Amino acid sequence: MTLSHKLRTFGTGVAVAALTATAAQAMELRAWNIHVEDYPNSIALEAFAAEVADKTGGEITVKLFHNGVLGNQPDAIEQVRLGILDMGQFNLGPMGPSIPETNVVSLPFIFPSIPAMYELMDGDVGDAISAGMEAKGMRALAWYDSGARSFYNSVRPINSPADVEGLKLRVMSNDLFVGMVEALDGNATPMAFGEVYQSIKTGVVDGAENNPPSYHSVNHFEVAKYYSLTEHLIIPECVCISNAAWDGMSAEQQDIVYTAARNSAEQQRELWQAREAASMEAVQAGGVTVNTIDDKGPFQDKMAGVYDGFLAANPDLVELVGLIRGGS
Ligand code: BDP
Repeated sequence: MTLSHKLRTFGTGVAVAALTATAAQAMELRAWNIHVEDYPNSIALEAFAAEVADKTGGEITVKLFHNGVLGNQPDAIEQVRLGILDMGQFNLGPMGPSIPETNVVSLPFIFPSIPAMYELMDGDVGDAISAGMEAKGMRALAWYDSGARSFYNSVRPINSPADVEGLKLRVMSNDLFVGMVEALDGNATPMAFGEVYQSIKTGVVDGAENNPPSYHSVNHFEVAKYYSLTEHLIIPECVCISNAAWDGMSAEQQDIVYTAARNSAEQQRELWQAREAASMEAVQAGGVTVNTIDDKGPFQDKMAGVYDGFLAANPDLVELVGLIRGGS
């Protein structure tokens, strides 16, 4: 009997009770993922799904939708918050507009290094961010690595902030990233990930910014041949679950799902390191000019206004920002 049939037959009260009873026996979690199937995150999610199915004896299964087929990331975040979708493997960047705590990791140059990011996210900082998510309808089970994001474009290599002047650059949907590009005198265009390739190709934008695996996996390197290692953003990602789905599980099931997510994060972080190196090699073999930036100081100096504006607008997050900057 379908749910709508039950609703029609028994009326809402009975139908909800019937649904809960069914859910306790078998629950399918629908999970959003933007990446291609051989991406480190996708492989780790598959391992997560397998472990959950195995350890719950099939009571809980995870149906993964890769390649962003369930829609763009800002929409998917809202759907998980509302419990329309059960899970998502999200970057924290596009979460800022609805979950303010996540914005602290979208501040340019906030983490001094990737190891520092791991340590902080696996500790108090990650807990504080997850608490912020919980208040808005979802929670983070584990944190995935997303490396450092750098600028790429089809016009010129970027060595100093002056090289960004006048470039039209796509950013993820979050005003912080618009402010970041504008602080470098570039023109920022927030846009869905899936539209970036065509937009660079047709000249709607000159370029974008991302980590090497994403620059490579969706072929942006083919249309933007200058990759400049500004490494201005280190934004972790989450394996997130809606409060609705989480609250529908027994404590034992929650434990299994949580542990499987943490295990998948360990795998993801290892796969990530290898993939980053492989992507750097592949894009260079594909004709990309990569340049390193020895002194990032001039870029960091330009971000003072982004920080000032953010801290003034979010006094309750000053402490969390301090925790990251003072950490490690
Ligand atoms: C990738 C993230 C993905 C974002 C994408 C983007 O893993 O979640 O959607 O960047 O730039 O690195 O939109």
